[in-house]
Amino acid sequence: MSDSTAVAADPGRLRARLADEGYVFLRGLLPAEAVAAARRGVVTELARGGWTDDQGRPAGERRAVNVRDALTDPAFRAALTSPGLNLLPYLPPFRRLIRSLLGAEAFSYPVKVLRAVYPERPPAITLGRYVHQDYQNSGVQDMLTTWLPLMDIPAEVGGLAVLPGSNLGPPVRPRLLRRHERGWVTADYRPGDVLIFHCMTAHAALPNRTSAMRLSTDCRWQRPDQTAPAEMVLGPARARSGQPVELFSRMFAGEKWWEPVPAGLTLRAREELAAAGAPPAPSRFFPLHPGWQGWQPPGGPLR
Ligand SMILES: O=C(O)CCC(=O)C(=O)O
Repeated sequence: MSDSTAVAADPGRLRARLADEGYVFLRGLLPAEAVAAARRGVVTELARGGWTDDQGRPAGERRAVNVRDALTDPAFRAALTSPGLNLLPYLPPFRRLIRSLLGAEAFSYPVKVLRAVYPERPPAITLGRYVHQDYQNSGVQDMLTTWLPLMDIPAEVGGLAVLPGSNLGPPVRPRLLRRHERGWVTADYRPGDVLIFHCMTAHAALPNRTSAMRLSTDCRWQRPDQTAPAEMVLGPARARSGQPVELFSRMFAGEKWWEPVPAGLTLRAREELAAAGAPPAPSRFFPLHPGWQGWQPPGGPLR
């Protein structure tokens, strides 16, 4: 994966890399101590719930392979709502960098994803291992995903791989990423590194071939002049019940680092935003492949 740290202060070149390659990777953008604190908060809760020992190594019975199942577990939910983890997208160097790509008012969704990925034991394979593009989950053109390791994640622990330039191509069909597929890139990730990719960039996680638990987090960003997926701002439960209260605002509004989503943001169910028969809007970064005109959201568990 090519490191864009040398051009991090040059928004034009960063945007050009995002447009050409579909991703931007920055080593050590975040203070390692902030990421270590996030990891400690996560491991404390996971250890309390019997997922790991106090060093973050898998312990006892496997709790869940996929995030959706993990969310039914109170310890996992406590880890996901821990302040250290939630603070990460609000760190000034991170917000500045994303805003230099997307525009001054760009914001992160309060909904974040925590990945606690056990060593892979087929046939139980985490959904993150399937090649996909994040547009299918949001229906927001130019949404950016940011993927952050919470520990050292060398390739054998199963970090994220991206297919450079796939943002310029047609929609991909979800499938497991095969070993040694040509053209894909990954990195030996370290705490503080940030991988940013466009919602049309094909990506997939590698298998975790070690005895360690892979801990990482991902969050997503967009501009305020685009309609946002209600589930990503309010959380799925409030989006369903129509309560317009931003997720985590009651918990974190008193914190110095908290920033509410921009006032006046319009929200819509993500199924409507990424609806069948509705092709994506043009991208502000690159010309869209004509294959997107007939786009249909993939069915199944990846949706
Ligand atoms: O970390 C993973 O396992 C998958 C991440 C992913 O697919 C994403 O962030 O969109």
